[in-house]
Amino acid sequence: MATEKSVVSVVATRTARTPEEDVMASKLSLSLAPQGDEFAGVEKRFGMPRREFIAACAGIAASIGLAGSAVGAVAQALVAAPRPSVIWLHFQECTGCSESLLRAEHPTLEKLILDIISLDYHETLMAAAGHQAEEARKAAMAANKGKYILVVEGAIPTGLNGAFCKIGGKTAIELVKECAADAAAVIAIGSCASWGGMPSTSPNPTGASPVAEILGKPVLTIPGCPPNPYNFLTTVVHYLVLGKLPDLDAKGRPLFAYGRLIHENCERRAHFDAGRFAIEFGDDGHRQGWCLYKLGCKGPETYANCPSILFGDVGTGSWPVGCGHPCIGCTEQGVGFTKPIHSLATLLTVSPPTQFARPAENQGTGSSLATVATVAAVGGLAIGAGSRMARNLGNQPDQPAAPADEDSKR
Ligand code: FSX
Ligand code: SF4
Ligand code: F3S
Repeated sequence: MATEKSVVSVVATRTARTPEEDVMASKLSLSLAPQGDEFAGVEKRFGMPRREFIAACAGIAASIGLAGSAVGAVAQALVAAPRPSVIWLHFQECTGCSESLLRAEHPTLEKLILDIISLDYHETLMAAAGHQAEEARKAAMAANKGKYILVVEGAIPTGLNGAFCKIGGKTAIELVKECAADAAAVIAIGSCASWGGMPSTSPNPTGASPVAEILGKPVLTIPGCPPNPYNFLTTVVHYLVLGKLPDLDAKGRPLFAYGRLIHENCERRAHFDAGRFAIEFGDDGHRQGWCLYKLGCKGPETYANCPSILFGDVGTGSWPVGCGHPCIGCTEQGVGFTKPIHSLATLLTVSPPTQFARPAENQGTGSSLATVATVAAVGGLAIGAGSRMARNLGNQPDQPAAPADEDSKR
């Protein structure tokens, strides 16, 4: 367990600390003063053994770029940091974003998320309805003025002065502006809220628009249809531990999750580099796990960590390409729901990375922790491995990692 001294030294070894991180460092050093067994009760609270809890914290720390010895600070933040109030709005969407958070195959993820935030308003989940729900939203906003996190799921319809979506007598435009006014941070979750997503496809009869456009300022975006819940979890933990949101790319996406092309981490990349492509669904190449580029895979122009952290907690290979379907670019504005699914992708990078497996492999399979860690080490990044470690938390015993002999083939 980290002591006050060790955490201070962790933070001190990082270069170019911002003033906000200075403040957070002092908070962490105080909060980590030994107080007996701080992690007593995590089993009950988070529904996981203490060892798994610490492993999760290690994965999250690596994902957000903290040194390994900051794991104690992450654990402490999860256990003891005040739970930020979250107001969660729904507009034009399918509720898949919420579903992906809550329908994890094992309970760990949803437990972690719901336990480290105070979800004070969420139309799908709250018991209150009608006037009571409106009152709950207003009360939470007043009690946490300037401190709550506003999460917006779904695009905002602007056509007919917003008449396509009204809640409690207010248009989505009015509601999102009202709720954002006193928020500490605004997170657009899912592609609909991030850049319009599915509802904004041509001819966009409702004028579906992204949150940032309505608010007239950039917001943090976690695109994906649905987004990967681990990216939301890691963003919240970053906020809890460092007191600020993570670094973002030009589209408002956290770099820890959207900093690399899918094509750079894909387990089928060796086949791409060797010119081995599936040409039709069900042909020999497709059945052998060859590259899906010629079936329209948009991995070469889509930034996301899907191959590293996978989806749905159902084991190895559980992401679109791993299951045999081309990536449709659901995280990427201008690609997902815009380009035809089976049209050829634009190749943003052409030269192969050096760390890929030899192209003699018969069948592409999901990335193992070992392969992701290798990618991370070669690239100078711990992101993939860290995310993967966090993702692996709470996996059921009947979902073993890829056996060692499988790893050695890669
Ligand atoms: Fe659905 Fe969310 Fe897609 Fe959109 O996810 S999964 S349509 S991104 O807003 O609910
Ligand atoms: Fe993987 Fe798609 Fe790139 Fe092929 S084109 S290597 S399937 S991401
Ligand atoms: Fe979406 Fe492509 Fe990932 S379709 S879930 S960005 S693999």
